[in-house]
Amino acid sequence: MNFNRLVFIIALGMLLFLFSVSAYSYNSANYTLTNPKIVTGGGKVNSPNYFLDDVTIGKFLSGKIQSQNYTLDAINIDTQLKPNTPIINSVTTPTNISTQAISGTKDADTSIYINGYEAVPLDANTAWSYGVSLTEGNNYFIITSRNIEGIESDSVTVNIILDTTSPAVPTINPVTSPTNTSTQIISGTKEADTSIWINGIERVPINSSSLWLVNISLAEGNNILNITAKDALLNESQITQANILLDTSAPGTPQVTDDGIYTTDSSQLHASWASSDPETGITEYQYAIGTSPGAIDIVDWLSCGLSIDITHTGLNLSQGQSYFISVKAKNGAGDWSNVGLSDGIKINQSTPAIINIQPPNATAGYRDDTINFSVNASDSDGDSLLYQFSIDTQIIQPWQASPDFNWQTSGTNPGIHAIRVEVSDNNGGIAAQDIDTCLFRKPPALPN
Ligand SMILES: [Ca+2]
Ligand SMILES: [Ca+2]
Ligand SMILES: [Ca+2]
Ligand SMILES: [Ca+2]
Repeated sequence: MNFNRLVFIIALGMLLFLFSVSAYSYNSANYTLTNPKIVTGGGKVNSPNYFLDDVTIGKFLSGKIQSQNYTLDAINIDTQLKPNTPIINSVTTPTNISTQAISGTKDADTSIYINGYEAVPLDANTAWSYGVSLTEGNNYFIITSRNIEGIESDSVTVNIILDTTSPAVPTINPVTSPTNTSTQIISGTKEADTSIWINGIERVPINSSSLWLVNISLAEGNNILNITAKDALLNESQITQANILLDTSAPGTPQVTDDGIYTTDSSQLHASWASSDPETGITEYQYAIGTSPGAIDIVDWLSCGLSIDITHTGLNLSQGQSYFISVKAKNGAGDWSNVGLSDGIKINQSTPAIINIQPPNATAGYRDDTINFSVNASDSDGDSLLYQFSIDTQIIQPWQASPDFNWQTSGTNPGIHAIRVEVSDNNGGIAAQDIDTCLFRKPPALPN
């Protein structure tokens, strides 16, 4: 005996259902309800009482209850009273759309109840659909079907998650910019269960972490990064932006200028220079001083910040020695330029002085004679001296160690000629003086 089903039948009495006795078949020994069936027509069962051993089955005829008690040994209801559990088609979850049609299949001649409300009235169809409205977050739908007797199926529950909210804007940790490295790992924080997109490309798939990290490749110049987070529904956060400037070109080699050929001051050296980096500018200069191009034997590399000239004092430099100033520049990305060099400067503590020249200025002489010039000069720093002689800007005696020069005047036109005497200390110091000399034609010899 299926007592539960009996209890169920008792429950029928709570409802407005009509029974047809004729629908039941039974015999005296073992009554069997083969096809419980609703019949239409008036009447009402107020309190049908079905008991295991004492069953009253009501029959409505002409609006009156006609009933009879039966004593049953067993009741075997061979119809499945409870409808099949409805089958729900897959739902879209999570979603950012606030309405959705839930659909599925059901037994024919059943209705669909969703969360206790009749969503689909009883009909003969086996397919059903019902539109639901969603609220932000979880939306649980408990779905049953009921047959005409009001017998309810087992329930099936679906949850549709509505998510229309955008994630919080992600953060980015400070980037290194400018840089001379063409890749960089950037990182920051994000909402859990979001992905990270950079310039429209998903770089971190959705995950539960609140941290993100991406190794990016940089192009020369500015690299503007628009970074957003997206949730599972692709709701997108606002943008956080970073810019990384990649500069792989070093500054131009500094053009270094010292103070000429020589300096008389053996205690200091001065130089100036120019360099530039169009992309990231200059952030530092360093200089050094040595006794040969590129050498740093006098002053090792020293920073002078952004100064574009330097006077290095406190030196004890050697007479006659050349010194070279080296300069290099660093740009904003940390790249150093090639080393620029000055062309060298000598220490020359004094320059030659011409004391006198014989013959003196305004000398006269005859053409075809030889005029002997003799120079008396000195240089207080002890440099040995060289002498050069020119006539009317034409060199006729190149540099020589002798202060004497014998001018053979033959072939030179009569008239006034400028004799230039130059004295060099071979360290850049030069003294010069012009001796105007008038050549006359030599008169014919007097007859004896
Ligand atoms: Ca969201
Ligand atoms: Ca550059
Ligand atoms: Ca120089
Ligand atoms: Ca000198």
